[in-house]
Amino acid sequence: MKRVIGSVVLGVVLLAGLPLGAVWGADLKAIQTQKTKDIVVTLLSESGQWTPGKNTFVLECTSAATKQPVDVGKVTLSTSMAMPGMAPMLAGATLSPEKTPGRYLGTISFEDRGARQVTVAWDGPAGKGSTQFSVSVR
Ligand SMILES: [Cu+2]
Repeated sequence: MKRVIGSVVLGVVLLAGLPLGAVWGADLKAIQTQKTKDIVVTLLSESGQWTPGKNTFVLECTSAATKQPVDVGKVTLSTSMAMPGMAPMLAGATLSPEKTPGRYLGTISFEDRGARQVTVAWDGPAGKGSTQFSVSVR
């Protein structure tokens, strides 16, 4: 009986500990893939796009050469939207590392639709780098 309770408890702990990205599994669609010299940055989500309001997504860094996950260390993602006649609208993502190296669970909120200039920067075992690309909030 102790054993059964033990496995039930273990099962619950494992389930609760599963990162959202793992729960999503293969159902994620790419929002954007950006290739740099060494690293490929991919943004993924259930819908494959960002929308106004709060968005949950996965950021993945893989090696451009081997396609394998790369530990890129500390990663930031910031966005900027050019607004005619006013200051650009800025939004940054909150990123937390998942168990897979180079994979992060992110949240970001947008006030409106429109094209964002996205900057992803990393600093860690794979070196220091950054890349910029455009993503439309639809
Ligand atoms: Cu705007």
